[in-house]
Amino acid sequence: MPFTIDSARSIFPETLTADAVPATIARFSQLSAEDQLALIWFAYLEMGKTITIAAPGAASMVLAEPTLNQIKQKSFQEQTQVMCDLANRADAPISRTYASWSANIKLGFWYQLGQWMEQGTVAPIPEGYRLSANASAVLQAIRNLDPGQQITVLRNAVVDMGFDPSKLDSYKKVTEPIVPPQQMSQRTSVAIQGVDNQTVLSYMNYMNANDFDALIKLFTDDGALQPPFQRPIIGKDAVYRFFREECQNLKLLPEQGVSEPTEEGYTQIKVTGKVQTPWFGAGVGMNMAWRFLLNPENKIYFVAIDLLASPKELLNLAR
Ligand code: ECH
Ligand code: GLY
Ligand code: GLY
Repeated sequence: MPFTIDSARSIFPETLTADAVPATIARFSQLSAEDQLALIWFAYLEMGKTITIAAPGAASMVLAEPTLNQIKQKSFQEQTQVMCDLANRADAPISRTYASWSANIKLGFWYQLGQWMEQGTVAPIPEGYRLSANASAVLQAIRNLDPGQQITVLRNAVVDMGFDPSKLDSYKKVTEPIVPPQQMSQRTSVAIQGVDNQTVLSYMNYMNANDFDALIKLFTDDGALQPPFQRPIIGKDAVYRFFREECQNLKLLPEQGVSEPTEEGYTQIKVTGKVQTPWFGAGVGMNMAWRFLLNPENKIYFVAIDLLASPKELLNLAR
């Protein structure tokens, strides 16, 4: 075989990803828990002026509800402690529960806390809280990002909170209920300028239809998928689990691409375009690239999904 997952990761090396996102997260994670919470609060309020966040789905909120009710019953001081424990990734009961949740449940949990903080029923960020100089600088760095990058920083900050799940002996991941795939009559088909490969077109169409059973059949058994700023998820079973746990209701809007044969009958294809998350819908279009490596049977051996550095990168189809 001419490729390994490791060598596949560097196809289309000219792709410029939004490195400002992990750089900002790294600076953020150096801040005190108090500063982290206040900074997100300020960033969230500012962003709320221009972009609207959708309420979490009721079914996913049911899963966070027992924990939310526990928090509601606590004193302001205890509530602040719970939030600081989450930011500090401390070993505390709620931090452990939080660690077992999928990204969307974590986001829904904070969405609810944010509403209660705004109403004053959960401990707010103290009136007149002053960010440290470092925290102010990180907030300014977030302001300078484009909206797709800003929501990625927020998401990653939230996902990173809680006790480190790798330190738990065993736990059952708590994920949102699976929505049924879209009916055939409701489905849409993408068109990609410069790419007519059926596997790539089907990847986009199946993902948009939440049809993960059909989608996973496009992959080789040892195939891998690399989400933005993450290590590849390797093997059909793990990729399938990821689709069902983290990929519902996304909208992929690919625009253009290039396709070229590479070693021993493999094909490499880069596609660029926009992606919308159900949290922000059409309000935030993230500038993305997909870098596919297909085997001679036209199955996906590797695909990397990248958040791009700038809209200019949408037109960069060099290899
Ligand atoms: C408050 C203060 C105290 C602390 C906190 C607070 C609350 C914060 C809240 C934040 C909410 C943030 C949200 C962010 C959502 C971001 C979603 C993103 C989604 C990106 C998805 C992508 C998908 C790409 C993929 C593609 C594929 O082809 C394969 C699969 C996959 C204020 C209380 C914390 C409430 C809701 C960025 C890019 C295209 C890789 C998934
Ligand atoms: N409201 C967005 C979601 O639940 O994914
Ligand atoms: N990264 C998948 C999602 O939460 O939208």
